[in-house]
Amino acid sequence: MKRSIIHVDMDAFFAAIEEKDNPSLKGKPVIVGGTEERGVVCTCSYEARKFGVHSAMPTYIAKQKCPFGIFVPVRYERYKEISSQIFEILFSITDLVEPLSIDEAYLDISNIEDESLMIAKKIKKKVKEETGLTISVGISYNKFLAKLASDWNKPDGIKIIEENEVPEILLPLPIRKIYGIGEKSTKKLNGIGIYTVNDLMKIPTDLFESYFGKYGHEIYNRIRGIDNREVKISRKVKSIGRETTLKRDINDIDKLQKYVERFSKNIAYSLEKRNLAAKTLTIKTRTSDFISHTKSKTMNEYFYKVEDIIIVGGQVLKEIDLNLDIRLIGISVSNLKEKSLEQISMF
Ligand code: TTP
Ligand code: MG
Repeated sequence: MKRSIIHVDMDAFFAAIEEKDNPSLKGKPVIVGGTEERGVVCTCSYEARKFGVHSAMPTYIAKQKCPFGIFVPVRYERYKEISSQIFEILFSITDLVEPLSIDEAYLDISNIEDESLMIAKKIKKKVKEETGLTISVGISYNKFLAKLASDWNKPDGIKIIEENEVPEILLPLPIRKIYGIGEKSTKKLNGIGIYTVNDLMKIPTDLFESYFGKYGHEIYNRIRGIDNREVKISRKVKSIGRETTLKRDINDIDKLQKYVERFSKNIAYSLEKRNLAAKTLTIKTRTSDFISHTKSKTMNEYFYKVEDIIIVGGQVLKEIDLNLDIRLIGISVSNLKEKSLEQISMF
């Protein structure tokens, strides 16, 4: 199955938070980092980047390059606070989130029915609304390309890389842009006349190992747009679920069953990615009077297959009081445990 992966990365993260908390800094060359003589720059605003300032640059050099820069000390606790707010937004989209750093993550949205571009826009909008900050989002069918895409038109970027565009996008790129090719390898390769991905494409497989060591094979694939790394999820979850507010309030059980089916697919996919099985299924509804209700069913056996989730979901749905119209429906599974190899379907 072709995957759909999103990579998100906040823009000038620490500096953007400093501007948010002190609006008089907005649009100015803000440089966050060790302010003492021997300190280094953590990051800086895009305004400061115009002067050649960048992360990891010694502060005294940044002062030379940008004498009117506004140097502010690091407030790590505050950045972590905003970071958790952002991750909460990401986890509200899917539980298949792999955090990479304080401001960066991968999301596997392969099994969400909405169009990936729409999901990306939703993330951007929510982040803006809830934090006032901008995030750049890249979408593609693997991690490498999604990350490349999020960097494509930073700040406040959004970019999708489709499979048929890959050669035209990758071939002209300088090799340093390829994840895994560092400064050292770039220098070495430039020395033998290799500057772009197009130049690198001409090198035979076996030479990649000698240039890049154990990552040789991965880089060989990467420049061809191939990257099979999975989105790694580590957070322990207690339940997995999806919910939606309906476009119009309804009480038609067949229509509601369609939502059960759609969400069951998402849930089965998430369970599979986490190698989990569930024992309990809960349907949450909110009726037109804005009151929330839940109905649960716990089975004797663990279940994880989409057809099983649909069956249990259908059983729970039948028990729901449909006298009032429903405005929101959600399904979740809980009582989770790691799936054993011999696990078989209960049906
Ligand atoms: P980045 O995402 O690399 O940078 P950024 O968010 O500031 O800017 P961009 O728009 O290019 O994404 O890193 C996220 C935060 O991590 C950054 O705001 C500060 C911190 N950081 C350091 O402290 N030291 C470093 O060398 C780097 C690269 C980042
Ligand atoms: Mg960033």
